[in-house]
Amino acid sequence: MRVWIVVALCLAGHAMAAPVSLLCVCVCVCVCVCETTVGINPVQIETGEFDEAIQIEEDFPAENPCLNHHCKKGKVCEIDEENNSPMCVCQDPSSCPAAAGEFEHVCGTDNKTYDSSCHFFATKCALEGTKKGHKLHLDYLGACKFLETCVDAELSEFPLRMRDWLKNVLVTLFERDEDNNLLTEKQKVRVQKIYENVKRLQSGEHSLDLLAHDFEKNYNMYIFPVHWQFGELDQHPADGFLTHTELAPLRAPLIPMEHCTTRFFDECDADSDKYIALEEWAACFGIKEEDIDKDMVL
Ligand SMILES: [Ca+2]
Ligand SMILES: [Ca+2]
Repeated sequence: MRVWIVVALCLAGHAMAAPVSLLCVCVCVCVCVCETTVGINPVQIETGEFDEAIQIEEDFPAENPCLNHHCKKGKVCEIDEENNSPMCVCQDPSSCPAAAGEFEHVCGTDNKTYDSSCHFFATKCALEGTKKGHKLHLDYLGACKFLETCVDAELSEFPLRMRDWLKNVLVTLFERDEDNNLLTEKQKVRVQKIYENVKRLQSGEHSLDLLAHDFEKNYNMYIFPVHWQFGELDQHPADGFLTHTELAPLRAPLIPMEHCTTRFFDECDADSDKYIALEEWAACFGIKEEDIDKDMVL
């Protein structure tokens, strides 16, 4: 239980400052830390400050083609000398900044610990096009460790806690929203209804029995939070399906704390096509088929 509260607080705390994909916020500290800022010209001269600057500018192209050319994680921009165009090439893991501590370690699905997500993605890039590379994903944050097997009884507890947590995250965002536009106007209207409902189970530590009872009694309050979370994750591309990569911001920080995370999301993919469709997602959170609404995700 504590796990969800900690992550929720973390989310809510960061959400104020960064109206980006909210569930990415926490993880970004660790996962995106190595997303290379490409295209910074190493010889950037303040013109006008020194006379020499004018001469130096003439020696270098006026604009570095790598400026504003973004490469995905694990790749860096290099200039193709033949036609002076930018291209993304795999980053050498040895060029990644040294990890500042163990907290930067990540565990891959190959059960190997990588110094940082930068080292992980650079390694994955080098395996691009191979079966091994295709199967390799960032599994969770932190060094690889022994995770207990998730048994059926524990698996059924997972959605109880997560639904409650999602609802509380939304309510917290609503409370803190004001001018930060953490939620769209449409979303605010939906969350306001939950927020103002006197029957709402206040956030705190609740027994599983109480969470189950509340889901039954106040089922309607959980429909939107489940849809909202799907929309937050379904961004690359927003196509109604979650890939392993899209799910990573939610999975990666949770797995070390909630050992049923992997099994839960694996089983969410009911047809085992490696994508979690909205229908599959909603079903594994106990949302009835007739309440699934694609418009709620937008
Ligand atoms: Ca998608
Ligand atoms: Ca599927």
